[in-house]
Amino acid sequence: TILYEVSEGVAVLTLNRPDKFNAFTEKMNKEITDALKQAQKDAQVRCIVLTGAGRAFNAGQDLGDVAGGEVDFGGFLRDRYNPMILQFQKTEKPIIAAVNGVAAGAGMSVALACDIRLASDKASFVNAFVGIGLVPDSGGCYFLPRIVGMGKALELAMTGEKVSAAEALRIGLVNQVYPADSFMEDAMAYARKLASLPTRAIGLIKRTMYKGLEMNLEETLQYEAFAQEAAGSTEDHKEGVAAFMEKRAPRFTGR
Ligand code: LHQ
Repeated sequence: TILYEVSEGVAVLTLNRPDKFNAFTEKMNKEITDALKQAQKDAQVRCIVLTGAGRAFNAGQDLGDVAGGEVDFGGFLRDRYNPMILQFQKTEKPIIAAVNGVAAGAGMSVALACDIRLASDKASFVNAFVGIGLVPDSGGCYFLPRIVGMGKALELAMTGEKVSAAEALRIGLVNQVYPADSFMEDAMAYARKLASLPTRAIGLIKRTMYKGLEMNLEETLQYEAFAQEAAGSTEDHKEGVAAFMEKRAPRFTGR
């Protein structure tokens, strides 16, 4: 239910159930978690791109699996979605959501769990949970207020209103918007640029910034010192300083 391909330092993970708007199934949740683990282990991978096949990015849980019967919602989340979302954080490489079309429900939450969001001008975001009488899950209640602020987060979650790409850019929900015609080329150029930067420092930036959300200033300063010791011992740090002194462009290798 997903495609996984690595080239030029970038792993592209494509959600691949286009006729169902790439809605999540148990199999897909598991495959995404496993693909992220694989990308983390693979030294060739220095940036990860998550995108959707066809017209949509992802429409959230496949409602065909929950319609009718009694659903164990807690179990659903604990067994399937929560480990997947945690894997986005555990992956110490930049993860880009290349939002090619609509991102709804847990599909929107997954885009929020990525580090950078690039949107096609045909993309949109729907916090669809309230529309079926549910609460944002898969980290939606954590990431949304942190990305757009509490006021907008509550509005989007309580109304479930559709947010266009232009509005998403205006409120800081996405980092860039590109024309649909060239979207994947533009997103891949962005990803290749990130993949050419000091990957270990970027992984440490990711870990330290997310940790900083949970800590006070003193703890964060301590964590920065710890992270800096790790970053300062990388080859890329030495290369960056050497290139600066020699007035040339740096060649980072991710080590
Ligand atoms: C779908 C879906 C879908 C199946 C579109 N499933 N087929 C966690 C724990 C436990 C339980 C529940 O959930 C969760 C987490 C969640 O994610 S809850 C939220 C679940 N998602 C939604 O409620 C969104 C439902 N979908 C929509 O609101 C719309 O389809 C969106 C806004 C995504 C797109 O609207 P349109 O562009 O108008 O497209 P469409 O509605 O015509 O959908 C296109 C096709 O995709 C259609 O199939 P068809 O065979 O008729 O062409 C839809 O049935 C199918 N599809 N979402 N979640």
